[in-house]
Amino acid sequence: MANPLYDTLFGAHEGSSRPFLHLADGSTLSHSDFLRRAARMAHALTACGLVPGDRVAVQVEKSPEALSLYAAAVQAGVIFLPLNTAYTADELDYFVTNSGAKLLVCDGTKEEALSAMAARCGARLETLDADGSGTLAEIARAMPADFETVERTGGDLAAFLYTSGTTGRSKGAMLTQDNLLSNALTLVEHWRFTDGDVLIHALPIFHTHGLFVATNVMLASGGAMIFLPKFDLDQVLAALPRATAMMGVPTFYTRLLGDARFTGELAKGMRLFISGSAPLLAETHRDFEARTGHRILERYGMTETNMNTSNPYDGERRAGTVGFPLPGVELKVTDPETGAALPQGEVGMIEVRGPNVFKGYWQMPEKTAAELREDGFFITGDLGMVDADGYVTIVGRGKDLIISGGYNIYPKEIELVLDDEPGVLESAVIGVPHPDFGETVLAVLVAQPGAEPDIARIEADVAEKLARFKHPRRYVILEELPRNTMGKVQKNLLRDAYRESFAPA
Ligand code: MLC
Ligand code: AMP
Repeated sequence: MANPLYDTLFGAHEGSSRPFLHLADGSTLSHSDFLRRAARMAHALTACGLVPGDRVAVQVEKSPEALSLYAAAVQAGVIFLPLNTAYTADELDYFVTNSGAKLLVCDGTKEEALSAMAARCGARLETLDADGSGTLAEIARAMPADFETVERTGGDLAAFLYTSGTTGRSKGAMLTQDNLLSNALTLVEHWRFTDGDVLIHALPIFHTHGLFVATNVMLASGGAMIFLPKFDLDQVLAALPRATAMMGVPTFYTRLLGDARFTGELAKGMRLFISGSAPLLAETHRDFEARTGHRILERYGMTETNMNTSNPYDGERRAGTVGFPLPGVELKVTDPETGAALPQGEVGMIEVRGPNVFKGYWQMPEKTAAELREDGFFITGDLGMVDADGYVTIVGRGKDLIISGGYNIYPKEIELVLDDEPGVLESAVIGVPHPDFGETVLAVLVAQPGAEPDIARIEADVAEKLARFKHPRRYVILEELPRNTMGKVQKNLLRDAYRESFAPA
């Protein structure tokens, strides 16, 4: 039966003995080995009571089994909802409740902490560990290695990815089969991926970059991945001579450049280095070329839209820009107040339209209407301009967002936690430059009259409620927050005041 995403990414490789995953332990899984595991997983999902259109929420460590769960969900017509492994039980509660997930799959070490919450949400709880063991794996192991693919159309939902918002509430971006497939096929062609490619995959697989860009592109091209559990400098250096391509966030590239073992000689078999998810400094681009002779190809995307623009494969990869709109993607720069298109060269709101653009936010029609226009243009929240040659440059953000090592952090979410702390009158959370993560989180607190906020206690509360990557790395206490005449906190003044907080000595 037809299931466009499954048929193209997975089914096309049925019976193929070509390598798909090269693992850190030296073993290799072929495409057909992988498909057999995925089919067993698809049976396991069905055995857990899931029917097409149900959601499976997944917070597990990166492993071939974790990836097979993604393939299984696509094959069984179940909506895949991957979650950052750093999220706390508090954060998970919201995602499971909001999505109405019928099944939550977690690491065995988290089972105890999550079981009451899962029961309250009416979700079944199963485990899947990094080594491929766990209760879900046990169910799968007893199942047949083929599964009758569930019929789907391109317009059916394939995944929910939660993305935080400026109001502090996360929104479930609904992605269809067509959204994912159209983008994967465009990227394969644009970046010239073939079944001869071997990609270094050191990204997490719970976000757009690692799952829908890196993994889907390799599935659509039939190539292989050196599938590393995370970005580990030694493992990446060791993988380079066996690889042809790498995708990463800017931190990957600055960490590589910070190690003298990373040389042009080591990268001589590579044909492509791609960067995205956060701005790549023009300086990193230039240093990388000086060291290796390779010009990093920078592209721009987001959860709601997958990839929007890319520097060219042939032609100039221009430092500091994100290249041109991808084939099939329309991009315009508009006046943030009126929405009117601005002339070329002017800075405004970036809006995009195309088959890559999501369906809307799950059960949030007002938020969807506020960001996705009726004519199909999505208001990205990024400020940018298009130069005379057509290159797009992102010059800032219209949304209050911090990007740390490629992870998005919405200050509002942290401010809501801080404002509730004893002794805190109000707070302002800002992003400041950081040599490793690009940006990091700094919290400015104003004490209640006569009170003195207890930072150790605040840190402990923050740790319970929010994922580690969102934690402020520095707290500052001020008499009052700078405000403009309208009473709005002037975060730009705070950012200027504390921009050197993490500057290298
Ligand atoms: C880990 N930590 C982070 C962090 N990652 N803190 C802030 N920001 C991050 N990104 C914490 C750890 O918990 C640890 O806490 C400490 O920082 C140092 O950890 P580390 O060992 O140095 O971190 P590491 O595991 O090496 O991770 C860093 C990283 C990783 C950059 C390799 O974060 C990463 O893989 N980022 C990629 C994110 C990504 O895939 N983004 C794509 C989103 S999709 P402690 O307790 O030890 O201090 C998207 C759309 C698009 O944006 O366009 O692609
Ligand atoms: P996410 O919430 O993970 O979807 O993050 C998407 C955001 O990351 C975009 O809206 C941009 O602000 C940012 N982003 C992604 N790629 C780039 C890039 N190449 N340069 C600058 N910002 C980027």
